Amino acid sequence: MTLRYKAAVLHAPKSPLVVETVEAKELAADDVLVRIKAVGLCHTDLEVIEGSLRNPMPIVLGHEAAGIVEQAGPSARGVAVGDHVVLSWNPHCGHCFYCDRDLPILCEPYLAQAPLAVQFDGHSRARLSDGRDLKHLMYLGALAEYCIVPAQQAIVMPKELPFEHGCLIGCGIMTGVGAAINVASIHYGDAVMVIGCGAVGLAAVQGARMAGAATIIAVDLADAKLQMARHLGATHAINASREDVIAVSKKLTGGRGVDVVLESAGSEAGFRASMEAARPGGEVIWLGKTDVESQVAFRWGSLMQEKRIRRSSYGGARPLRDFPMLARAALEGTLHLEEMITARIALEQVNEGFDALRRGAAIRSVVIF
Ligand code: CXF
Ligand code: ZN
Repeated sequence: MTLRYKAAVLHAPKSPLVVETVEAKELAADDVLVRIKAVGLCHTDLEVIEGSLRNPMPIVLGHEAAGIVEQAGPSARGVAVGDHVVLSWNPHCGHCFYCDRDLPILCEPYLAQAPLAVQFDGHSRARLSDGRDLKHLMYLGALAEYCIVPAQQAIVMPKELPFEHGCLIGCGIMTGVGAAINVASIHYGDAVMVIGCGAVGLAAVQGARMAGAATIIAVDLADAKLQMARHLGATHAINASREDVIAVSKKLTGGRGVDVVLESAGSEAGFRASMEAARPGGEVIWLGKTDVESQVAFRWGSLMQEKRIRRSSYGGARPLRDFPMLARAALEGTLHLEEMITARIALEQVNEGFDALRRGAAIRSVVIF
């Protein structure tokens, strides 16, 4: 019998999402059918709506999700019916050039197929009621009551963790905390600056705290976000619209600059400040992103003095290793997830949710099913 379910479908860029009934296709042998319980609205979804991140349409957005496994194909490994799972958006083949070098985020089939918005085997798993194929954003398309994914993308989470907290682990939390604990080398007692205090930046603040940073300087243009950053572990907060970020950070570090900068604003000013704020020999991790065609300018001198620059898209994620670790940190009270949620909304309110993200009025709106 065909499974019909509600999904938020984008038919064209710059148009509202349409919540409509769609149809599931057959599961492949290693697929699982996940009943989605919570999904966070992320800036990457918004980029597709705005048209700056081009994807084929019609497409189901949503890539930060948690739910319950309702069906498992005969060769789905590591996950069983009834398991609570957090979804990963980085399936990988495990045996290409980059997988062999421990860089699943650069997995060759993963990167090659991502722009096609299909599932990892190259096929769609859903269709519109008129029979047309649906595309899936980031190998998920989880803004829907159901989502079919290969088992490798469904990571079992403890049942005590609420779904609305678990879903955040799948993108923003993994990216920000992972940048601090997997990608950067933060030493106990270090000074860390986090530029941009949206979901990823607030996660990076928490990651810096978890890594043992003694000084955590949060930078943003909005006082409310800075206040939240302090609550989550920042020792200092700088409103860049009123204060000189570089002068303040030098003053706090004996004139040297910070050991590590985690940039998550994705603005030219943010990228530039990140380079200026790092001490000689310090490390700069760029998490934020801007339009791929845009030019970003720096003062050449800010790149000198043995600084190390890295780009990270998913916090060095190894979901099987990291999602349970993040879930445990949340259950122990080390990682604060409730604070990241600005609003809980119904699927029918998804367009209002994206409006709030666009206005900078929400850290995370979470759609609850
Ligand atoms: C993004 C990071 C850049 C590549 C696409 C996904 N992260 C999550 O939303
Ligand atoms: Zn995301």
